[in-house]
Amino acid sequence: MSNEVFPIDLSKFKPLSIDPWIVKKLSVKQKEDLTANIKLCRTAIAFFTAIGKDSGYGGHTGGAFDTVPEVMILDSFFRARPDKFVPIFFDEAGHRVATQYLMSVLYGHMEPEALLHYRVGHKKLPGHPELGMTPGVKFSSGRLGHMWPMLNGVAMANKEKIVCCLGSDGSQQEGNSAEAARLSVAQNLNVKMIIDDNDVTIAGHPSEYMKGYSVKSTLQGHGLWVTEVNGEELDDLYANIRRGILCEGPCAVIIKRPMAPGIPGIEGTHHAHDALTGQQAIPYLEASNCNKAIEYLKTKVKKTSDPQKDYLGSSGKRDSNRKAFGKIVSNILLRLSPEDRQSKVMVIDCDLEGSTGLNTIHKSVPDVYTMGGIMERGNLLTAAGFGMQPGKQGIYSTFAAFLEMCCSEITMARLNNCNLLCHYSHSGVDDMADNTCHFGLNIFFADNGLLNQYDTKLYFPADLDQLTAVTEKIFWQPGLRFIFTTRSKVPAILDESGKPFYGKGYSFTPGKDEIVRKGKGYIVSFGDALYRCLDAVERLKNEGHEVGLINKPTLNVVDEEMMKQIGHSSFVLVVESISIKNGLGVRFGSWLLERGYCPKYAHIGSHQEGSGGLWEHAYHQGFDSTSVYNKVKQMITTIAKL
Ligand SMILES: Cc1ncc(C[n+]2csc(CCOP(=O)(O)OP(=O)(O)O)c2C)c(N)n1
Repeated sequence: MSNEVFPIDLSKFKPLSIDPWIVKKLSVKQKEDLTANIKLCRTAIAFFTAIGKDSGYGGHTGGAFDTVPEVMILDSFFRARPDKFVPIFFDEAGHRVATQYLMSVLYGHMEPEALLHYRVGHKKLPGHPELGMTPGVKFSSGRLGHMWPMLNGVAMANKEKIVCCLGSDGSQQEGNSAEAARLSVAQNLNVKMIIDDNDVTIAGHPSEYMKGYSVKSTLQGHGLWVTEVNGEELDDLYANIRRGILCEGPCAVIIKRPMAPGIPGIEGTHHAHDALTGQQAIPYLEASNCNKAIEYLKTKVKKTSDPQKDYLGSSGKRDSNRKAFGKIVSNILLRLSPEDRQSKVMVIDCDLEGSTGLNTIHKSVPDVYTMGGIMERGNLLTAAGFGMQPGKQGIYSTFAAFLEMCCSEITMARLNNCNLLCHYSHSGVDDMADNTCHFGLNIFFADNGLLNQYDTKLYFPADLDQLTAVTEKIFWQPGLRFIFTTRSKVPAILDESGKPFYGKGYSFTPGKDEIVRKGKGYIVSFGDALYRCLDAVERLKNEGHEVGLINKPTLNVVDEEMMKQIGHSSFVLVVESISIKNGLGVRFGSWLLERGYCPKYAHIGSHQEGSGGLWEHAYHQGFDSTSVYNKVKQMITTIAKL
């Protein structure tokens, strides 16, 4: 039994029932109770999301903190009139999951102490709501723009009820949201969007980077009934949400407020989108007299890290390839004159510039940079269109998870012979506390053309030196080029003498596989799986097993020479951090067989839904170095018995 205690007393929460069909205006008592509940919930969210930040698991405070007043009002409606509502706090911005976890506790599905483990691996509180994972969570969300269309269907399936959705000015930028708005109006669906229009997304303020964008006029343009209100004025907020609920058909209640209202030093800034640090949360907790919570943040929170500290065959120092991508591209662009650069290159971001490294390009060559907002599909085609003429390059970046949204756009870019360089960071699963909806599993979807079509290449470099060599080499090449990096930092791969394998003297050749270690049987790997495999190979070598390792930085091209070399070896094991259903492993075996080779063959990779956390994922999916070591031992033993 754990003796943990959640240091904020959530038993002070008063469940309220307010019937919007009866209560036109909050009574003094109702307002007092709602205000106390809002304060309590905001304090709890600031506290436990800050634990996430300080423990290294990260998270999101501001959005969840913001929406507490409307959640409390909706909660009182759901309790008063269960006959009238689908009683789920649907949220199109799933990163605000702290709300879901808190409500789950307040409804008695979990103990308050569970909240102390926000985003920790195997604790069932992942970075986005996942149906079936967390007690009390009733839907999955996390990819912006994916909820409203689904709720149109929920409304069609529940014609007698009202469906409410917490919305956001970020999610409303997605094209899907516009489609959903039109349908909900055309079909007069009972979907009520309660939208936190805080003028903050990850990369900044939409009013600055997306001139002309207005949630209100956009939705009015689709024919929606819209009302706008200051979210920190409780009486007005109540009156406007009530009007929205009572009106027939769809509506949007647009709630204006600064991000993280009332948090000193943070209010109104886009830094509050992410989780607050303990230090940032403490002044707010002090003002609420939460001394035990402050004490907890100061004394109990420990940084998490991979339990395996050393990996044989690679450097101790780790680099962030996703961030380095921006520096490498900046260096290439700074070598051009401004005129040349402006005529040849356009770089577009999807509100993730700090995460995908594009912020460096933004700072160093703003003349070719566009903040594209949260519009992955359109932005990809914009970059492609820029690169439609020979000699021009469109550069685009977002997370690998959202590559799945753009298969059709990639096809059209290919059919138009576009020169497009896409950087997809957060590929695979490593360090992905955001969990399953953010896994970059299906990166082979980018290679969705035919054999005689415009060139498409997928590159997944293993370390910083290789990323530099790859980017420099392919930057000006024609065709569709995809560079994948991980969220996690990766160490440098070393040769047998302990020198950087991809250091001085290395030159990258697209389509060429590389022998990192020679052996009698081979592991084929790439990206962050490579250094784990190298550790396994070195451990096996120390036990007298000659196991080779191939790095395959160009994922989708068969290297015929390498096939000959490894085709006659005793076994081939493909190890990858991407999907076992759609990755390299499902192809490599056929490539061998088609060429008449039949070594013993197996592949391991991501095969199950995430269980949260950071370093925990590689172990959970079974491509950590010990799992690779065990798999090779098992294959060697089987071969020995033949
Ligand atoms: C389809 C998709 N694209 C990008 C992201 C990454 N992302 C997560 S939150 C966010 C910004 C969201 O802004 P908003 O919804 O307004 O939330 P707030 O900053 O107010 O919390 C982005 C770009 C995502 N989750 N889904």
